[in-house]
Amino acid sequence: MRPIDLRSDTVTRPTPKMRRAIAEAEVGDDVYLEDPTVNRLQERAAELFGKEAALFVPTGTMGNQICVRLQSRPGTEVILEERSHIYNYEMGAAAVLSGVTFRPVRGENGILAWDDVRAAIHHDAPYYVTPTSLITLENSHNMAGGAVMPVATIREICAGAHALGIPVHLDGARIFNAAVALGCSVAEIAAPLDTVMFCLSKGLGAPVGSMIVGRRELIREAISLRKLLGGGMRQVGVLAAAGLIALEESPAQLELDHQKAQRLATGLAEMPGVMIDPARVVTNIVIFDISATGWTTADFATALRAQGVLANGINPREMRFVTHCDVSIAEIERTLEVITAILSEERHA
Ligand code: TLP
Repeated sequence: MRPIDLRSDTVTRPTPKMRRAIAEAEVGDDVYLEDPTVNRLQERAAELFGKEAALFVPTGTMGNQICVRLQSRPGTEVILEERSHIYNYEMGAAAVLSGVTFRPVRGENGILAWDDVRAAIHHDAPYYVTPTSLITLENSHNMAGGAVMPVATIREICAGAHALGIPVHLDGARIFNAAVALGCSVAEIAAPLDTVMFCLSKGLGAPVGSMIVGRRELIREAISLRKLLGGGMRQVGVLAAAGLIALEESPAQLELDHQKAQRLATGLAEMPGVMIDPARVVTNIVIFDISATGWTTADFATALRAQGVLANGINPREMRFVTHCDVSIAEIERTLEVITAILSEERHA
């Protein structure tokens, strides 16, 4: 039997329609900017996000790193949230590739407010503090349990930063999930931001690919940076074809993924020793603390795996479940049954 895979929304398989589109994709050499399917995807992404231009990149990490490098200088600081992906899960790439240091700031429930950011900006004394060159936000916020940043907050941070001449990048790996939870369009979220990276390969279900959007001159420079990083691909329309389907069709399905996450959260909240506030689960990520059950997350993940459920701990106390289009409501119910059974076992830490 196929396991119930809640490790991430990156694990989805291409749909039959995506596979057909991959097989039939019209292609050209994208390093010459001649792949018609890639060009179509880029035009469509720019249009949906209300930005001048877009660029297809192999991964979210590369997209973020291109945007950091485009808008920072070596020897400066990037302000970001303490649990953010760029800070914790990109191998320190911004230090290596852009020569920047990080200024992590803790946001309430992962969500930075302008006051937090303002207090961390080094602006007016570059002769003795490391100056701030860039602010990056994350929406939805992965390691804050998929929390969403309201559009008003993004606007306030961007207005304050721009007044000081500091650009703002959004890691919007799951921006479509955020838009569904906020009841707005991705263009509304993107409007005040200088650059946005979003992933086709997460909740949207494409097998590979992410995109960056922004002003035309920035995206033109981004093409060279993508090549520098080894991300200039050739007949990559085969991937863009699946990406186009993901972009057009998947956002409408995300509400269902959020309902699955909500069901997991309410079920988990009833279990003895499990700590989670279901009101905080607003997208497709469920992070819960099992330390009071006597289990470590490593052992708990092993016990789940033995019952056909795949999930990871994010530290010794907290597990993460991510819902997506390849997990059904019935599988969510089955997962809750499995956990109930595991937690009812006699356990010694
Ligand atoms: N996130 C992965 C892991 O790396 C943690 C996951 O399973 O959630 N930004 C955010 C907010 C992300 O969550 C991720 C991937 C990325 C960027 C990077 O995307 P890829 O994996 O395409 O480089």
